[in-house]
Amino acid sequence: MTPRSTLPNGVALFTKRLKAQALALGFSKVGVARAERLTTEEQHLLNWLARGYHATMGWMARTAEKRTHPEQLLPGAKSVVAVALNYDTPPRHTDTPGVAKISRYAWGDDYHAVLTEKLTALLDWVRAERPEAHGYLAVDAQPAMDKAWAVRAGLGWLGKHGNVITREFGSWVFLGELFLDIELEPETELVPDHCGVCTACLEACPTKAIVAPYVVDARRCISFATIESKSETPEMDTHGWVFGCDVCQDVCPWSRFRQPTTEPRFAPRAGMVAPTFEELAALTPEDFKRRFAGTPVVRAKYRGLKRNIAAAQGGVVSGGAGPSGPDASSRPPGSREQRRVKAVQ
Ligand code: B12
Ligand code: SF4
Ligand code: SF4
Repeated sequence: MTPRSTLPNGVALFTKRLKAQALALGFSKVGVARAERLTTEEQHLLNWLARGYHATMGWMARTAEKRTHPEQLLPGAKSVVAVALNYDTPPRHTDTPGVAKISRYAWGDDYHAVLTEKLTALLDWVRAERPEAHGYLAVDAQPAMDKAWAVRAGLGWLGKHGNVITREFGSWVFLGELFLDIELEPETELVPDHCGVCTACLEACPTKAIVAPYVVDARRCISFATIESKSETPEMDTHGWVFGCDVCQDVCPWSRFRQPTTEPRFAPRAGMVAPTFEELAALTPEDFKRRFAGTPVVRAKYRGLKRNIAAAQGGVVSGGAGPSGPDASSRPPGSREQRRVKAVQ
């Protein structure tokens, strides 16, 4: 690591101006890390993959090397500008019977678009100031470890529930990065782990998906089952969630520090916070497009959402949450679960 004193003249000032620009663009937090290989994180990632915790997300395994080697994303990468954008809004989830739960991260516009737009504007600013600079943007979908960079750039710490927590906004922040091939001044102070002896998230997770502190087994996670999984039937009882899950974050004591977002595009769209199962079940493919276009919910597709609605309504139980839950084909023909699944195909 280059000590601060050996950084070329003007680097500290430029870093300060760049951070001010990021905040002016609306990011809630910004920090800088040196673009080094993520060695410790790589070991954790490889262990996670070896245990099969990525479920059917084969793309996580295929891109593992890129995720931990910044120079494979941007040749000559020297610095990583990590950003966080608060997405919390005042409504709270309800357990009212007949009401479906959609994760709050999906209530407004798709964050990929919002963060990418802001990061592009930040890169444009950098290029206007330093025309020799090149950049690479990452927001979730690119093969970068968003949480690791956020921690290394001093934005927060990795909570035992597997999300990065900030002191100012709790964990209700989206993360992204701008990789640059120019020198910036990295943070020297990281945020220490403030989880302490707390284990609220591990205890509250309805499917026991947090298999050890900081480690989430996607095969047990409702978020995976309702968003990423392509299986015809949900792998588990999804406890009323039809898209994503917020339980581990809602119970976190650091969520007390949540603040309403200043990003208007994250304001909940109509019918997102507490839709009834009845209205969701009645949606046609056209209704689905109209209602969810531009939100993260489109990732589940019409078919996936219908599958999730049927599961959450009926409380499909696969003999216990977990990787080996049977799918519809292994349930007795004509069983309640199988009939329900057939009904939404
Ligand atoms: C794959 C993925 C998932 C998977 C796996 C979740 C997971 N925790 O990894 C599934 C589909 C389950 C998922 C769900 C969700 N996701 Co997601 N997901 C991702 C993705 C694409 C990759 C994450 C990854 O690399 N996982 C692999 C593991 C190995 O990486 P890791 O957790 O960083 O690994 C660390 C730990 O394992 C830890 N570790 C392991 N052992 C030990 C031991 C000790 C002692 C310690 C200290 C640490 C430690 O060290 C590792 C290195 O840092 C990122 C985007 C991205 N490109 O990074 C978004 C991302 C993590 N997801 C995000 C969100 C919002 C969610 C949900 C909240 C959505 C929802 N409401 O339903 C849930 C939360 C579920 C949860 N409790 O984690 C946000 C999180 C924002 C934040 N504040 O952290 C991200 C960053 C997207 C973004 N750009 O904003 N997600
Ligand atoms: S998102 Fe839900 S299912 Fe996944 S780890 Fe958190 S509480 Fe458990
Ligand atoms: S609930 Fe407790 S253990 Fe879990 S992330 Fe929050 S502070 Fe850490």
